[in-house]
Amino acid sequence: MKRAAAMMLGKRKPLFCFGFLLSMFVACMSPHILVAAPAAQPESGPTVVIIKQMHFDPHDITVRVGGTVEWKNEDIFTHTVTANDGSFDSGPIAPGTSWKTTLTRAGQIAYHCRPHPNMTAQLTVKGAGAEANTSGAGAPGKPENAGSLKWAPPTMPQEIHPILVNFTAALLPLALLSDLLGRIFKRQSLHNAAFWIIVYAACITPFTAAAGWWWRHSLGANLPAKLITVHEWLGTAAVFIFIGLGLWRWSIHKRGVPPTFAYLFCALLAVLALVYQGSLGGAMVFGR
Ligand SMILES: [Cu+2]
Repeated sequence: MKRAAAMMLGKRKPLFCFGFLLSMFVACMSPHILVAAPAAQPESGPTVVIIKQMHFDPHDITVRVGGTVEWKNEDIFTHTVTANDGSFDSGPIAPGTSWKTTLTRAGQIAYHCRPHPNMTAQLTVKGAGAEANTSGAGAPGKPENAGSLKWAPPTMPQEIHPILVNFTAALLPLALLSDLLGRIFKRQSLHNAAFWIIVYAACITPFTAAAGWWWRHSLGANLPAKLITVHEWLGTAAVFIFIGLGLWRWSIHKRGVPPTFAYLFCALLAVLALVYQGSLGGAMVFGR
């Protein structure tokens, strides 16, 4: 192990670091690359926004200063209407109820739903005069991130947790695949790679779970009770399962032998648990 570690750190460090940084970059960028560009804004729009099937409809609205916008929740989930710049926050809007606010400042305000950060939309508040002030007034110094390709470092748990989830979701199946290929092609290098991959997964998962608990405690009150209970405890158990799996894999790696079928079977179970865990998380964020 010592020799192998020294070799990895000595000879292969640059390659490993590069690969790790590259995957980190891709993981950080992916949620932002996936968001669509905003649709063209209408000159004027209705002041009623319907929340249905995890969407704000219409997505973009324009109102005058002093205008009132009402959000009607026609969905089966509780949602919020929360300005990205913090200028308003509805609090939970239960299904079948609505919430309204009067806009007193000109500017462009992007907003989202707190329990479902993928639900984003925006409103443009035009000045009382002919010219509309569409820059700055909404959020001085803060870019309008929702629905744009602009990037800002993640600071909130609902941004950090999904990013970290990507690592575990990629690393754990990859470790299993590398071990399986190692057995098929009888290549020790593939087994070595599998060992390092599962070490990374075991190191990152505690942070993933911590960010999940942070999210749950800061804004998880509206999440479906059944799903979140299973998700949070399965996620916490996953930390110990992956660390245990990592230690098991390490003892195999030390002996320089291919992993046993018992280990591969347990790794497969861990991957299946991860798939189930991901589907629970997805159901809560995107709906069913
Ligand atoms: Cu929502």
